Amino acid sequence: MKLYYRQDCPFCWKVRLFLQESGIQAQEFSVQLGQMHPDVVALNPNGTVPVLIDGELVLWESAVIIEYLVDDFSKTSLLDGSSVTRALIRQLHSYSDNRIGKVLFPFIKQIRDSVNGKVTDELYQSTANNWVIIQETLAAQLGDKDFFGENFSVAECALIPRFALAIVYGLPLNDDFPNLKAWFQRCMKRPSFMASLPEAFPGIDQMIKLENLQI
Ligand SMILES: N[C@@H](CCC(=O)N[C@@H](CS)C(=O)NCC(=O)O)C(=O)O
Repeated sequence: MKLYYRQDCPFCWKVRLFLQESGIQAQEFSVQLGQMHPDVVALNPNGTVPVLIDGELVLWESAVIIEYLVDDFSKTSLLDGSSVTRALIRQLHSYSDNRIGKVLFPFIKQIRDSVNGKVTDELYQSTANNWVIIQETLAAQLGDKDFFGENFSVAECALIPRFALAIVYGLPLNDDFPNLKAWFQRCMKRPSFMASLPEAFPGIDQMIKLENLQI
């Protein structure tokens, strides 16, 4: 299998976490931000990454890629459990890709595109407020469990990149949700976290090291 990806793209990062956690091998081809990679343009009518190639099959939506890998590699345990548990994992996957993505993306993009790495006060305030609401929602769903599913799941693969991006770009985790903080710390300790962590984030000067991820 081959995977076209961009290091800091949360959709790609999700797929790379899934591959790491499932022990599925794929040859990775890195694409840079703003680069219309000719292979990606030729393979994907949307022109986006990730793109997964498995033999003759070309897949270009990250959620579809994940579902394909779950179906095709029965050894993965990342979508295990009852139909209720699996539905809730899928719901969180969608919440992460859509709602959380929509809250964080304008904030990250403004930092990325600005000269001084800053956002307007108005955007900071609205994003920070929504980020707290997101954490409240997730903390309530997590409760006293270690992970959102029966164990580390597709929900974690989707959420970890969003959390890491939020923290790196200046939206820390709120002290009011200790169970969620503990969850993220638990996720960070897994080998898949270091293996998939981008080496750099556009708009942020320093190379991001694990110790920079203060939580
Ligand atoms: N719904 C798509 C979204 C993919 C997406 O938006 N990828 C962005 C990067 S995060 C992209 O490739 N943008 C075009 C570019 O970077 O040139 C998925 O889940 O795969």
